[in-house]
Amino acid sequence: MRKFWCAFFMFWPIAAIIYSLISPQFKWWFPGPSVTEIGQRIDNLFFLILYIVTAVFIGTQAALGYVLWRGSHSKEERSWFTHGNHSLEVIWSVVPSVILLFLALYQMDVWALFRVQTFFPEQALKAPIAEVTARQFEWRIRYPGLDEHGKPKKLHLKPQPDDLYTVNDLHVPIGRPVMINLRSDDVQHSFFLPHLRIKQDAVPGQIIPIWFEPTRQGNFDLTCAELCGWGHYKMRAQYIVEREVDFQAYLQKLRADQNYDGHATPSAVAKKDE
Ligand SMILES: [Cu+2]
Repeated sequence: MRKFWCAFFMFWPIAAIIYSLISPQFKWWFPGPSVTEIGQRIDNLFFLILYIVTAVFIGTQAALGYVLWRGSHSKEERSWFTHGNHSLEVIWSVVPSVILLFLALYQMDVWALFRVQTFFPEQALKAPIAEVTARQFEWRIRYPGLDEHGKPKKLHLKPQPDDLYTVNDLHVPIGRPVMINLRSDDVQHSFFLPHLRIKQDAVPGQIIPIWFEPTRQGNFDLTCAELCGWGHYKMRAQYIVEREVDFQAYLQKLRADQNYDGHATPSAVAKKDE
């Protein structure tokens, strides 16, 4: 029976390691490489921590396995305790502290670039492209109105009469850093862009800026990563990275649709506006 328990407790860590090793092949891992440069740096930090944790995991499980294996072979040998062993206690206090301190200092520049507004690219900080408001159970997106050349105006904190609205469909241009203002209408949600490695809580009463500079065009997931109520699963939206001209064309179409009075065709309304 002792041998059974020894094998039982060793099976699970070995299974966990095998599972982790085969996960990338079966796509149970990240949804592809990050679409932003800062996302790649976050991945590097993740892997650094993963390697440290894996080394500690293998070390502690091997020690556990050794103790179990020895105990399963001899009934005479008594257990031994290390309680009060100062050298051991100093080692397992100091080593994790040094590792944590190293990680805290090592990741500071990525954290600052990602979260601290004074480190945001000025171009993004100056002109937020949209306000994203999480609510049960959708993402409401407000773009600023367009000027006479069809270009977006400045986004105001308070809604303006010519603002453009859409739901669950966030478009951003490629080739420059852009910023959005994140809000919540009701409870706490979490704005999650897995392909960009961005996850930020939307907190009621707060306006939280987030910036990104996607390097690849495409259609990516935007989901809620905070259990926010019965319809949490419905908060799945799309995040579209497109060329600047396509982005502006999208806003112009949004304006035409919004101005459509239900009778004339949208193009006729656009003509009448001119
Ligand atoms: Cu939510």
